[in-house]
Parts: sequence; structure tokens; C-alpha cells
Amino acid sequence: MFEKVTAAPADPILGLTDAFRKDARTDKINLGVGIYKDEAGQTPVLRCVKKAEARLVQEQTTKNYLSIEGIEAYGQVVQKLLFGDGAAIIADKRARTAQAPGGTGALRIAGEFIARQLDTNTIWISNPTWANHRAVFTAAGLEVKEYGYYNADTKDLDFDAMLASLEDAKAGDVVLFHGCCHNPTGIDPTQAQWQQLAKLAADKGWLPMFDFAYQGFAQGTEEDAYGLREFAKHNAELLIASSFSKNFGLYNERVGAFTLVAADEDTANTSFSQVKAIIRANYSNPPSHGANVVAMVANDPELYADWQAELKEMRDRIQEMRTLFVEKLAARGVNQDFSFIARQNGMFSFSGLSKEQVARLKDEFGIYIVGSGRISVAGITKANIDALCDGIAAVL
Ligand code: PLP
Ligand code: TYF
Repeated sequence: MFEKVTAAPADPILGLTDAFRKDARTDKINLGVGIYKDEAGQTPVLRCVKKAEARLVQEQTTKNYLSIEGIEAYGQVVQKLLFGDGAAIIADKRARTAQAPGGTGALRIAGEFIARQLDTNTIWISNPTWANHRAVFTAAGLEVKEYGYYNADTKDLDFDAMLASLEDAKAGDVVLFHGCCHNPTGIDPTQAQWQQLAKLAADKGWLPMFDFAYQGFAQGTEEDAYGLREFAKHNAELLIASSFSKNFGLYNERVGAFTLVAADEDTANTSFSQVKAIIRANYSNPPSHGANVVAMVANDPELYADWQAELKEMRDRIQEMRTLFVEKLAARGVNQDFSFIARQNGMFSFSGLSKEQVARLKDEFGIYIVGSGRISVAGITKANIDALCDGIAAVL
């Protein structure tokens, strides 16, 4: 029977990582996949995570199943990070959170909840967006539509195009936003634009959804929640997919969360019963380790301070590389303006490099970048930046 199965296309980003691994050149540089690298080019376990893990191993007494929605203390931590300590949404019990296997798992739960429980079958995603968005929502049975986002000429948000395409979004349609550090462009709405979008969503009756995979990578965990909290002011209902893969460096522990906000506690509980039914029929209940780590770090003032300091270290290092990258390209006489890279947020920037230039960088210089020209700035270090800029200057 299996001889009838045809091969699936490789994931464009993870496939690039495979090609990089096979490349025998010792001076190769991987700026494909979005994984944070420190100055030594490593992706180490955060110090606060190591401390929490040591404690967990000591204190753990059972490997009994978690509940369908996971660890309660973890759900509380997720809500505090999203809405702020002491937020009315939390006090009024309008939010319910389910621990999920990564941000991807949370997106899938959201997709299935929308497909099965809501009147709409449509979700609007930005063009461009993280490639897996379309795959996850299509797999859940949704129809995916795109709104404009990127202006290739100004290398900035095309806010007019965004508003124009969302004119076609109907009341009840789901509109997905990136909480911060938009993947792949690194461009987020300004505060004024967030305010406008939040009010527009309420006026039009859209169901806003947030994919929050990089909280703390732009300005800080509080600052980066600005857009979401602005939406929460104006919209009674929200869906949120959180990921702690990047900001806790817990990539392979699969730590995410699905949060549903309803107009009142009863509606939240009833809706959440359907979320639990979806989880039950999918993976039954989540794994405990990573979520336990996050809950322990967040609830211990000393570990929390450590985490915030380590997150700042990651954020500052990426920002330093952005500034240095722009300077070093200019110093090589590149006359194209790359200053936008220093203004963008998070791990990624759209370089504007063409497919041909990206291919030459790989073939001639061993520099790996996603075909769209997206650079994972988090992979640049002081050790590889000169070779990187030499390569880019050569292909331009
Ligand atoms: N959403 C976006 C925008 C991402 O870039 C990622 C990256 O991995 C995810 C979701 C998925 O996160 P996770 O690895 O926790 O599944
Ligand atoms: O966009 C990225 O590089 C990260 C990592 O299927 C990633 O979000 C990439 C592809 C994928 C899963 C994670």
C-alpha cells in the first residue's frame, strides 16, 4: 500500500538546516533557522533553567499524568505574562489557559477550536508570515486568507495595504497577529497602529488571535505585550498561542500555551470544555518538564530576575549584531541602504537579498539564508560577521 504514497516537500527552513549540516566547509554560517546563538555560536541552556531543573529533579516525587489542561501554576504564569500582574481579565476569570506542546501545538488547538466551534471557517494571516501558519490552519480545516503586511520598497510595514485587505474580513472571521518580533520581517506595528487595529477589530467584529512566540525579544516582556493588551482593552474575546521555545531557550521541551479570553467566566468555562475535548482526542495531556521549569522560574523572585537578565542579554546581543551588521556593510562600500535592519525587532530581518544572491551566498561562501532573504540575525556573532559581510558585499 505504501508504494502509492508520494513524497512530501521538505520544510523550507528545517530543510536548509539539513543541507547546512551536510556542508563540509568549516567556515560555513547558518542564518536560516530561528535559533538564538550566543557570542560563541552556541545555544546553551539558560542558567535559570539549569537551576530550576536541578531543583525539580530533587523535589519531584511522581511522573503521574498531568490534567488535560496541564499545570495550573503554569497557566497562571502564562496569563500574568500576557495580560500583566493584577489584570482585570485574570481577576474576572475571563481567561482559560491550556498548556500545549510548543507554540505550534497551541496554534493547532486554536485552529481546531475555530474550525469546530465557531461560525467562521476563515483565518487571516499576514503576507508574509511564518510558513507553518498556513500548514497548521489548513490541517485544522480552516480556509486561510492573507492580508498585506510588507512593503518591499520602504522595507517597512505596509499599513495601508494591511487595512485595505482586511476590508474583506467579515464579522466573526479570525485575524491573526504576531504579538511582537514579526516572523519573518522583524517589523511590528507602532503603538498608534496597534491602537487603531484594536479598535478596528472591535468595530468590525473580528475575532483577534495572537501568536506570541518572541515575548521579551523586542523591548522586554511587559513592553512587548503592548499590542495584545491594547486589543484586550477593546475586544471581549481573544485567542492567544504562546511559546517559550525562544525566550526560555526551551526549544526541544515543547513549552507553549493556548489561552482563550471570553466575555465572562461562564462563557470562558463552557468554551474551554471544548478546548479540553480537542486536546483529549489529540495528545490527551501535555508533558510536564518544560512547563514545570517555566512555572518554577517565574514564581521564584531570584530565578525570575535571572531570567529577565538572561533575556536582556539575548535581546541586547541581537541588537548589537544588527547595528554592527549595518556598519560593516557600509564600511565595505555597499551603497544599498541596510539601516532598516537596525530598526527591526527580534530574531529576523528581511534582507532584501534576491533568490539568486541567496543561492550564491550558499554555493560560494557557505552562508545559509532562507530563500525569501530572511536572515536570522540571532545567528550572527562577532566571529562570523566579517565573513558574512564580505560575502554579502560580493554578491550585491
Ligand atoms: N510562531 C512563530 C511566529 C514562530 O516563529 C515559531 C517558531 O518556532 C512558532 C510559532 C512555534 O514555536 P514552537 O517552537 O514553540 O512550536
Ligand atoms: O522560523 C523559524 O526559523 C523558527 C523555527 O517548521 C522553526 O520558527 C522553523 C520551521 C519549523 C519549526 C520551527
